Amino acid sequence: MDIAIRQQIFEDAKEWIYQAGQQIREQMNNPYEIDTKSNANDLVTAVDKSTEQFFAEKIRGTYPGHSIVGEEGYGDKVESLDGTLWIVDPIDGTMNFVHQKRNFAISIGIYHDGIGEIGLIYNVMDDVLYSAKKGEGAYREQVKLPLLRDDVKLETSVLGLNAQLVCENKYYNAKKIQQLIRDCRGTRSYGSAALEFAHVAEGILDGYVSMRLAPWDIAAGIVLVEEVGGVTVQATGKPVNLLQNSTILTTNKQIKDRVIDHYIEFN
Ligand code: 2AM
Ligand code: CA
Ligand code: CA
Ligand code: CA
Repeated sequence: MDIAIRQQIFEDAKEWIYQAGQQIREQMNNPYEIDTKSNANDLVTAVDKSTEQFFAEKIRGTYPGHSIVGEEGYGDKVESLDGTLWIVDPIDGTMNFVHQKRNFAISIGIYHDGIGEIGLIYNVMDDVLYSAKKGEGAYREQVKLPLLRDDVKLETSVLGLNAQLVCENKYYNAKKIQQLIRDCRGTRSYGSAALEFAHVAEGILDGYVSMRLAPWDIAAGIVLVEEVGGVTVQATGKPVNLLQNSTILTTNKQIKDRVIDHYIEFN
């Protein structure tokens, strides 16, 4: 992607994220509708929807040739990664938004012909923006994030884990995940995949594992983690496919293989 065009897209995306963040902070003080999706705990609010609509309108108005993938259905029907694609999660961590009024993020990954060019994750209540451009490093606000340490061991790692992983399930062996919890130093569960990726990029988590995440949960985070020298893969070890949901691991190169080989066993 042309560097000048990418810079313009980056500046526009940032401006829209700050505007959307301001609107979310205003809207959350008034009553808003809350619905459920796939199950009773899978929440969506009117604020998720209006925020995604806001981005869809801005993107279509400014970049009519680009495509949009969004969680709440205001995007396009995208079946290939060709061209320029905005992968948008208007609120990542909706349960946190509803119950905690904090710990949620706007996540936008911008890909060109399948390559992650821009990643933006905005912690709305803390007013902290994580950003990355391919080849130019990752930032927390204006501060460039250092490369991940290359001497990290599992025994001293703090891992982000979706607690659902620990429950017996038909997809993989929960016992092995329980062993992972015993073998690492500690685990955390923040409830926003995008923020957990950002925490891996800033080095306050050494890895994050979560099941069946959607493209909008991970698209921005992948770019951030890659820019600090980390990797994101499917839990099978295969490369991520941004056209489908997958169980993913994002971490440093030292512990990736060990986690996949010893702790994740599919049924
Ligand atoms: P969301 O808030 O945008 O739905 C919660 O552990 C994390 O998993 C959040 O990042 C949440 O994104 C994501 N997630 C993915 N699929 C989910 C589902 N079916 N129900 C709830 N959270 C889901
Ligand atoms: Ca959701
Ligand atoms: Ca999400
Ligand atoms: Ca969401």
